Amino acid sequence: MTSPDNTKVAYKTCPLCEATCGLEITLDGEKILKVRGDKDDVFSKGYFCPKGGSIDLLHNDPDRLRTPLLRKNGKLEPATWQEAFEAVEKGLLPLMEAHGRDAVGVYLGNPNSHTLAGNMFMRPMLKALGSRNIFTASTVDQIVKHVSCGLMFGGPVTVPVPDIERTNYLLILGANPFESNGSVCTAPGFPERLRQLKKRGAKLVVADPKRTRTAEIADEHIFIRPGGDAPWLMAIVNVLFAEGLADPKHLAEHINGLDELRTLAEPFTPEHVADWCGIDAATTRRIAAELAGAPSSAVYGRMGTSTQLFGSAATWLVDVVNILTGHFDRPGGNMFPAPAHLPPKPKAGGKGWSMYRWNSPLTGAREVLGEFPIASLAASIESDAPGAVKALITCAGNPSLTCPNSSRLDKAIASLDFLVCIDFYLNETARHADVVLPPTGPLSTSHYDIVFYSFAVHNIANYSPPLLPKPADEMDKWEVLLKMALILGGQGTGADHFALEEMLIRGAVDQAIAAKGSPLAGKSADELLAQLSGNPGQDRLLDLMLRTGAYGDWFGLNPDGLNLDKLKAAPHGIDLGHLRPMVPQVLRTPSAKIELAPEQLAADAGRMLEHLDKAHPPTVLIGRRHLRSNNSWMHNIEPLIKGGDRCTLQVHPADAERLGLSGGGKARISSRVGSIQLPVEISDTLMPGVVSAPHGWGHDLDGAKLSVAATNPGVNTNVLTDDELLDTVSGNCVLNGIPVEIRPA
Ligand SMILES: Nc1nc2c(c(=O)[nH]1)N[C@H]1C(S)=C(S)[C@@H](COP(=O)(O)OP(=O)(O)OC[C@H]3O[C@@H](n4cnc5c(=O)[nH]c(N)nc54)[C@H](O)[C@@H]3O)O[C@H]1N2
Ligand SMILES: Nc1nc2c(c(=O)[nH]1)N[C@H]1C(S)=C(S)[C@@H](COP(=O)(O)OP(=O)(O)OC[C@H]3O[C@@H](n4cnc5c(=O)[nH]c(N)nc54)[C@H](O)[C@@H]3O)O[C@H]1N2
Ligand code: SF4
Ligand SMILES: [Mo]
Repeated sequence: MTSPDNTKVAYKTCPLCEATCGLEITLDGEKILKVRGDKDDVFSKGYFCPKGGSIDLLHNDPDRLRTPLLRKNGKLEPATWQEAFEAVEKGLLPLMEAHGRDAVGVYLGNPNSHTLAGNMFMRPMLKALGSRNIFTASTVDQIVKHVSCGLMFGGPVTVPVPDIERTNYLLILGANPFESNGSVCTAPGFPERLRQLKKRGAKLVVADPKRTRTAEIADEHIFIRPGGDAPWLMAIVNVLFAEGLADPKHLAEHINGLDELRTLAEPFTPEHVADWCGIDAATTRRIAAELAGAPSSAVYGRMGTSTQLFGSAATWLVDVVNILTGHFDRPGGNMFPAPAHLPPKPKAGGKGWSMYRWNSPLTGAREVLGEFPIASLAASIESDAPGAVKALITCAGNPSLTCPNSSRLDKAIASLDFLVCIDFYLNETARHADVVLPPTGPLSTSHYDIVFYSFAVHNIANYSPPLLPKPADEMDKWEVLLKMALILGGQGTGADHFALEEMLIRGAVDQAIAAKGSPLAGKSADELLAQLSGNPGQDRLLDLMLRTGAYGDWFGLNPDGLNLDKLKAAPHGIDLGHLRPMVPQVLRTPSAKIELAPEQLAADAGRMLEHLDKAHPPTVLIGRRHLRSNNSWMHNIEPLIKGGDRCTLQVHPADAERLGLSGGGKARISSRVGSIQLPVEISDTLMPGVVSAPHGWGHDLDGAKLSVAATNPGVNTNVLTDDELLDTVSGNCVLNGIPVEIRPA
């Protein structure tokens, strides 16, 4: 839309966090005049946050890399794409030849899931590489959810989310959407949605070791000891059975394992877990009765329940409780989204999902979801054994700051024979790189939230075209990934990535035609290819997914259905309706039922029971997010770091007294693996015995190029997190509940 004064308004879904807010961006030519929330966005309705509001500053940040960097005489210097790709080939292929493909490891960071390219074109690169040393940010985050959903529902991304738009009762464990705007539960304007939930008379309960801003507005805040969620939820299960409240109602015929679960929960009486969890038995009994008795209820857990000693069990038990109360898969309970890019699910049953398919010969770590725990990367690099990681490719990640025992990991990364970083910042990890490959900026690429619409509390589709033209000498991320695929596959730096894209999309079309029961059976691939909308790369593939998805137009067979052109004509998005009941057809377990007590998870109940007999450490560290941070990577945007030091250690007044700390002073915090100093902030929002500090800081390392972040660097708290503390089922790291010793510095 261009106005008389030559300004233009364009719309873009914000790609920075999981909330998928619509942004309204006013431009004069290529100059951005204003960024604000799009009031007409069908999902976010005008909501946005300071990070989204700074997307122009991110795009225009002079530190954001526009050309590849290549290490010459020990220094990273600008290079052409051809030079950079030749260096990648020369650096990696001889290592792969001499030591095998596992010698090249990969670390994939969080923003990959926020890009079309990261979702669509990573696989060809990984396939061409053929290494088993794959690591991702999932094991400092949500892999527990994939494990529990894989085992219970048969698919690792068959993930139910709380229907917060309609629920009568919401119990939040270990999530703080007032800062994070929600995770594995896409709900733009999450804080406003919680206010609305209360306004319509629903009850909000938050269990968190900190009285967060989310807890502050809740009807009830329950302090829970870090790591206490799994035993506490098991006690709720115990009460539901003991009081005859465990009644899955409409799901009864779609469930296996009810009796096993009853037996498992028997020892976990509210009295038995009370001390360890820090929650008295009467509260546990009352919450159990409220969850079962409400007309609808939903339990939602996130980072706090995931990145702890019993992360998988806690995540599993969240859904167990949701199912036992009889509210699951019904409006107001936890429900499965039906995203537009996935094919319809006509019938229950399938192969199920398996993990532990192979082990690392280097560390003994077990495969889950095709990867090993990031906590084992340092050891995999340090190892002398055959198959040790000698080179690494990172894409959209910063493990030197974001992963546990980061001093050790950073040292290991520095010792690599070769490091390639696909990233548009020279971050604390990339400072060790031999080659940095920067994809084009966030406003020069198209966007559609494949991952986050799969976790959305409302079925939504929204596409954003590139807002600004991609400069001729820049490469889109999909191009970089396919170029890498060609190089790793031995085709050379001259091989044409457009030809590879053509081959991949043709393969996808062939597959859509050949799929069992496909309405496209008998169609010509050439004809379908010719009908696809958009430029080569991610857009045509998206069009194919939409057309053959749950709401698709099936190339005209369902003329009212969805395709990319229709989304292009709807810049504020398309509302596909409330979440709908999806059981049983969504289930992919061999039994075609929900497995309430999968063996691998049930087995962890014993470990939990033993743990209840142990004394809790006197002081444990938990994490803390802030609305204006985004893990490690947006501290270079000035308005986002203004306003004083946020990288502080928050301590309860009673602990401050016990430890001899005073507000404004400094504390030395030590864990098994490291030691740092942080300014102390006294805060009665914490449970006594629990201290809190944010992650993602520590921008004072030599060689990074983050000039604004360096002015207010903060301290890297992952120096303290322990790479030997894991949720043993999934290999997820413990980032909450780290035993620490603290004294005045
Ligand atoms: N102690 C502690 N540690 C934590 C956490 C915690 O709660 N406590 N949280 C954990 C969680 S949940 C996560 S997800 C991880 C995140 O950890 P990581 O994924 O390792 O790190 P990020 O800070 O997200 O770094 C993102 C990098 O991606 C780059 N980037 C952004 N967009 C793009 C893009 O489109 N393409 C490419 N190629 N690069 C891009 C940025 O420039 C930045 O350098 O941190 C984890 N670490
Ligand atoms: N502004 C901002 N937004 C973000 C991010 C960011 O860095 N900044 N990161 C994004 C990413 S990658 C993610 S994964 C999401 C995370 O989204 P959330 O999970 O909502 O975010 P956190 O702030 O980590 O919330 C974890 C909560 O768990 C509590 N907690 C700690 N230990 C325990 C425990 O043992 N039990 C219980 N019940 N609670 C516990 C903490 O006090 C905290 O309030 O946020 C996303 N959004
Ligand atoms: S809440 Fe997330 S999606 Fe919304 S504007 Fe902020 S960063 Fe972007
Ligand atoms: Mo995350």
